[in-house]
Amino acid sequence: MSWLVCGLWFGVVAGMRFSVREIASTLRPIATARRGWIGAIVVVAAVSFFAGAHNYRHQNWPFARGYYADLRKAVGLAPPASVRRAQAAKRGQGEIQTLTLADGTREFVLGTMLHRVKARLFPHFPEGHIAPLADEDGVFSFLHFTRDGAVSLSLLQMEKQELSTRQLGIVKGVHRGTDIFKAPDTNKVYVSYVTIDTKTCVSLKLDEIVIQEPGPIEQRPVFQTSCTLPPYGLNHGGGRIQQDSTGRMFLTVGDFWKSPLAADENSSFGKILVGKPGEGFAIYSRGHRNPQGLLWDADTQTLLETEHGPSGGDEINIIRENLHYGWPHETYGTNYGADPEDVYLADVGVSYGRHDRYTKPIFSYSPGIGIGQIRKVPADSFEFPNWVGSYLIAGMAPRSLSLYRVVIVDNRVVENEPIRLGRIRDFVVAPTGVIVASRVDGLLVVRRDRGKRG
Ligand SMILES: [Ca+2]
Repeated sequence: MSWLVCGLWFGVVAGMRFSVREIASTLRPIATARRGWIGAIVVVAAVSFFAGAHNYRHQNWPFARGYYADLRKAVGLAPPASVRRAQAAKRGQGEIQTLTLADGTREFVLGTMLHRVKARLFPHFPEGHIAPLADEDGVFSFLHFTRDGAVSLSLLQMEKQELSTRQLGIVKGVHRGTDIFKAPDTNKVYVSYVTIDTKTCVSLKLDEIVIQEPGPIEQRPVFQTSCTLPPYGLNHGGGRIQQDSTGRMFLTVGDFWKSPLAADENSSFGKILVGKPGEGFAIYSRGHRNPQGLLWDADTQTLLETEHGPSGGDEINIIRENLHYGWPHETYGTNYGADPEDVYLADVGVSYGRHDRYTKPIFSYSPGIGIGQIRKVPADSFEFPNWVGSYLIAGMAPRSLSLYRVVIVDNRVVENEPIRLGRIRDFVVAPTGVIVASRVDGLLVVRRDRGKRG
C-alpha cells in the first residue's frame, strides 16, 4: 500500500512539472534497454511472493496448498462440506444457522469449543421451573411450574423431538413461582413461591403438592418464612430447592432487597435453610443476597450455590453448614450507580471490592452475568461426552444470555465458556445429557448436532 501511495504521489508531482508525453518519451529508452533485467526481477519477485504467502501461516493463497487442505485431511471428510463443518464447529460462539420449522418451532445450530450444539425452541411454553420425572424409552417427562403458579406435565419424545403438555392445575397463593422439586426418595413434589398476604406482607413459602386427576391440586404447607412489609424486591426471593444424599432438604431464601434482614440472625431472609418436611427448617448458612441457583452434587457430596451480587460480584459458592458468606457486609461487587472510587459505608462495616472477613466465593463474576440456576453434566452423558463433569450456569443479564460451561477443580473455577443459548430462567440436564431449559419465549431442548456423521 505504501508503494502505491508513493507512486501516486510521484505521479502527481511529476504531472505538475511535465506532460505525460514528456515522461513517456523519457522512460521509453530506459525500458527498452533494461527489459530483460526487469522481466527477470518480476519473475523472481512473483515466485518469492507466492512461496512466502504459502509458508506464512499457511494462508489459503490461490496457488498454495495450505491450512484448509491440511484441515480436510485431518477431518477426513470430502470437501467442501468438511471445511464448512470444521469452520462452523470452531467458530466458537453465536447462532450459526437458524431454521423455523413448519410447526412453528425454531431450530438453531451453535458452535462451542467442544461440541456442536443443536437446539430446538418450542414457542408459547411459559417461563418457569422444571422438575424431571423420568427418562425412559426415549421419552423425557417433567413437571413445569410457571411464574404465576400453573403446573403442567410434559412428555418430550427425544428422537422425534415432539413435545406434548397437559395442564394439571394451579397452585393457590402464588405471586411468583420460584422452584419445583421432586424428591428422589419419596417421589413427593414440592413447590416454592413468593406470596403476599392481605396486608401486603411478603414471604417465601414451601408446599408439598398432591396432583389429583381430575381435581384441583392439593397443597400441604411445609414451611413459610416470616413476612416483611413494603418496600421490598419480589425478584430477590431465592426459592431454590435441593436435597442431599441423606434426604435433607435445602431451601434458599433471598433478602427481598432488605439487606438488614439478611444480617439479622433471627430472620430467614438471606439464608439457606435445611430441614425435612414435617420436622421444621433451620438456618444452614447465612450472608446470601439472592441465591438463584442451588445444586447438590452427589459426586463430590457438596452443595453449590449461585447468587446475584449487587453490581458485579455474582458468586459461585460452596455451601457448608454454619458459614457466613458475607452479604450485606462485603462483596466483590459494588453498589448500583455508585462512584467506584468512593469508600462505601466503611463506618457501618460494609466493604465492596473485597471479601476477606467472611467465606469467599470460589468465583465471582464482574460485571455480573445475572447468575441463575446451576446444574452438572452427568457422568454418562451420551449427548455431550466432552462436557462430562462440567457445571452449567445460567447467565440472564442482557450482556450474557448464555449457559456458562464451568469447570471446577479443587474448588477453583478453571474454565468458563459461554454457550449462547439465550436467557434461561431454569434448566435441567437429563441423565442422557439433553438440556431442557425454560426461556421467556419458550422451552429449549439442547442436544448435540450430529449432522451426517450419525
Ligand atoms: Ca459472598
